[in-house]
Amino acid sequence: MGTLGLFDDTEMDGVQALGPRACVLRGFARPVAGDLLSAIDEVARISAFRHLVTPGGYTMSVAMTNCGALGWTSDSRGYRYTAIDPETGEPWPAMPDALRRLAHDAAAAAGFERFEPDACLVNRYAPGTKLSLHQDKDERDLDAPIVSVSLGMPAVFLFGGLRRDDATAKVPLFHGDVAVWGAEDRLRYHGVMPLKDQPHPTLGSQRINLTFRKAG
Ligand code: MD3
Ligand code: FE
Repeated sequence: MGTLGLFDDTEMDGVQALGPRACVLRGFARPVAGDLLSAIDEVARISAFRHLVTPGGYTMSVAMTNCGALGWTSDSRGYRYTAIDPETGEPWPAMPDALRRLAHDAAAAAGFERFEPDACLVNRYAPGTKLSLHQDKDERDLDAPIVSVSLGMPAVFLFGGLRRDDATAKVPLFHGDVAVWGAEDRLRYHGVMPLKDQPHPTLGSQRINLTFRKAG
């Protein structure tokens, strides 16, 4: 029996099931990791990484930027998607083809055909950075899956249920791993444990996570 109790989460063929419609594709992004990282550098030259403030007044430990037609942002007034980067006053940088293609292909490999994301949130973690347990529910289209790509230092991902106090499973995510979740798993609570300093050969003491969504 798997860690979530309900189904077999034994790893097979590089695919680890986390739920009925949630899985990790181990190493799926490894062959294109260099292309993804160059593309992210270009995005961050236009819209720099920044630490957003939550509506509750806390500064997030994760540094964020976005690419695509819509970008996720937060301030004292709330969380929302915008077409304009509030820092630059310009549209978010376009989503690079390498990113769009990887997200589409990973979704298809996980059984979600024709995924066309319009938003890519780029999260940057340093040692000690964490992401508290939350649901992704600011998107208009909750029928579309979410695709998440991990690059650089490993992280321990917390994977819960549909209620905040449901038990969580701990899932390690490594450089090149891609997580895909949708349908009945789309609104599961999740988070990231404080990062340990385990420097990555090319990225050093950083973890980059790309989260692709259909937001609009
Ligand atoms: C949920 N970012 O930006 S989601 C976020 O590592 C966010 O930065 C995470 O949560 C990060 O909103 C990556 C990773 C993930 C993986 C598998 C899941 C979330 C999941 C399976 C089911 C539900
Ligand atoms: Fe999330």
